[in-house]
Amino acid sequence: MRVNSTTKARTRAAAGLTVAALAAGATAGAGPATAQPKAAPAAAAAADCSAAYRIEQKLSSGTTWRMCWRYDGKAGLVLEKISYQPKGEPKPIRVLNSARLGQIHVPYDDGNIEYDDLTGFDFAQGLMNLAPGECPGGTIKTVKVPDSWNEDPNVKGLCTTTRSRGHAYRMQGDTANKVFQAQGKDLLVYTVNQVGWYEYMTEWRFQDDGAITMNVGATGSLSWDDYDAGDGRGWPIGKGASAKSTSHSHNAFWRLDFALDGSTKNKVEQYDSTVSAPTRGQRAPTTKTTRTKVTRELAGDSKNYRWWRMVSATGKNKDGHARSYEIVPGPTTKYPGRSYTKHDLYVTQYNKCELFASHNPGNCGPGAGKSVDKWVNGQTLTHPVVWMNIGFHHIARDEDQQPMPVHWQGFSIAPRDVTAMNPLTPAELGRQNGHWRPRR
Ligand SMILES: [Cu+2]
Repeated sequence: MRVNSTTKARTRAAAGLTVAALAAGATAGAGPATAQPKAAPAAAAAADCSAAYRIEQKLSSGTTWRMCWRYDGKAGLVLEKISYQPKGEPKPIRVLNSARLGQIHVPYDDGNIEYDDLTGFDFAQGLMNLAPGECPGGTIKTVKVPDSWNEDPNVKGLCTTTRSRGHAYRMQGDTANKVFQAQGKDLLVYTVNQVGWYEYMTEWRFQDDGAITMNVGATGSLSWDDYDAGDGRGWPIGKGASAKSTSHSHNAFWRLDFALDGSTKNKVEQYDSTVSAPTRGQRAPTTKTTRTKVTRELAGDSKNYRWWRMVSATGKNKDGHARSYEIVPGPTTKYPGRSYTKHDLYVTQYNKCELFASHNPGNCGPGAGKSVDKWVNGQTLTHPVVWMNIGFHHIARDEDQQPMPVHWQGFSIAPRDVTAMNPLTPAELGRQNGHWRPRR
């Protein structure tokens, strides 16, 4: 990526309204003034937020997602009070208190520069107006950017829409010629934020089966003034070998504050499995899975057969099993260059001051440190906060111009025992729970 004149202007304009800063703001998202979201006290009765800041979507398969949104001056889009209500559940099941990005860290391979996009390079100021066509079938909400450099702080920048994701399930029934199948539906919530030459899509996908997938997509342009790569740390993308784009990493962090069943006292568990070759008398290899309760702050690493889950302190499904959400990491290239990027997952005890995985602006007390790795210091977890680090090493290719195709990186959380059966189970199959028998 990067330093285009806009970004340079922004970095110089720390105190605000210089001419350069106004120009930067103008490129970052000037647009027609439209209905500004107003607090709607009349409609707010018993709701978690006023109507303008509420997202509620009942998908055609019967699942309803509810949440509130707000826009933070550094983190950008923040989703709060997220709940999931599949058909057959009498009330919404709270999943998260808060879900947001925690940083996008972009170090260049030649060691000349690294960026902390959220805290240092005006990610949130760069909210872009969306064209109607880029929120197909959905609604574009107007976002008021805090401390905006624009004359008009309102940006038509938040899309909420639905999308099909293909088969949710398929099963050949035990009656002749009966096929049970359903097409999955998702609620999508996203913004586009420009930082330098790049545009980042921040996408949240809420599936009708209870899974949530969060992704950052990098698009826009490669940074035209990073085409030096004289030291062999780039890839030629113009004719011959003259124009080499410097390779770099995008290390994205998410911060998830869980509140399963409305309680933040969630328990963290880590699972590992060991596979052993067959011993005498065994026909095949065996696999043994063990659970480790994570009771203190954790700097965790993904590993073959390893996974984590957040377990509800209070809620059980109709089978009497504790509700939980499993963390499902996406593909990642872990960047070992900084202390805060050395691990895939951090779990910290909640602290309202700890908001960004690196370059945290708040002063969280003497010796507290500015990055998530420093906050892992042995505290007992009574209110765990999950930080996920997903990295991508970007070695540019000819196809990255122009515009650069969106490159996605992210991960999911998936329900584990939140409902007693598949939340999309058709009524006819509702009896097939546990060790059921076919009817004769
Ligand atoms: Cu890149």
